[in-house]
Amino acid sequence: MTAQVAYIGLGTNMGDRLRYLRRALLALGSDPDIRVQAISRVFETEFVGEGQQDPYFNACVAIETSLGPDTLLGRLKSFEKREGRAPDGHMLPRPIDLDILLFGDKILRGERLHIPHKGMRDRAFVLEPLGEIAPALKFPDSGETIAEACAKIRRKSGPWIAPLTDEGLLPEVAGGPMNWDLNKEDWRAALAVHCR
Ligand code: PH2
Ligand code: MG
Ligand code: MG
Repeated sequence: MTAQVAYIGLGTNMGDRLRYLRRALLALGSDPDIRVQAISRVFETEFVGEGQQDPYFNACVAIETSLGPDTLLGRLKSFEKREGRAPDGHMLPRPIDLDILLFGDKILRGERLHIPHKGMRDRAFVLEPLGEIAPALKFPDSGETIAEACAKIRRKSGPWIAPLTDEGLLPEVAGGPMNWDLNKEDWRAALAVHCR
C-alpha cells in the first residue's frame, strides 16, 4: 500500500498530562512505519460528555504511514494499554486516548473504526488543534474544510478551550512546535529527556 497521511487526535485528563502527550508523540515518532509530519500546539479543554471530569489536554499530529487503518489502530490501542489505560475505559478519565481522525480520503463506518472520527465535527477540542496543522484539509464525505468547520464551531458558545502559552508538545523550542523543522532536527532525542 502506498503511504497515506493520517491525522491523530491525542487526549489525556489524568496525572501529568503533558508528559503523557509527549510519550505518545515519542511512541508515534519511534515507530518505523510512521513518520510524524506536523504537530499542533497543546490545548487545555473543558471535558465534554456526561457528568463531570477534569479538563483535558488535547493536541493533534499529522503522520505519514504505510500501515492500513486497522493495523494503525492496533498500534495506537496497544500503546494506550501500555500507558495503563483500561481497555473498556471509554468515557472514563484516561492517561491517553489516541484517535484516528482522518486517514487519507478513506470513509469507514465500522464498529471498531469509524472515519472521519465520530463527533469530530462538533468538537472544538479536535477541530482547533487539527485546524492549526491542516486548515485546508477537506472532509472526504462533505468536502467541508477543517477551517470552515472551525469557523462554524466558533460561532456557537461551546465548552472552553485554551492553548498552552508557555509549553508545547516539543520542549525547549522557541515559538512552539509549529516552527520546529521535524525533518532537520532530532526532535525525538530532545523529547525523550522529558518522557522518562
Ligand atoms: N474525549 C472524550 C470525551 N470527552 N473531552 C475533552 N475535552 N477532550 C477529549 O479528548 C475528550 C473529551 C472521549 O474520547
Ligand atoms: Mg479513543
Ligand atoms: Mg476520544
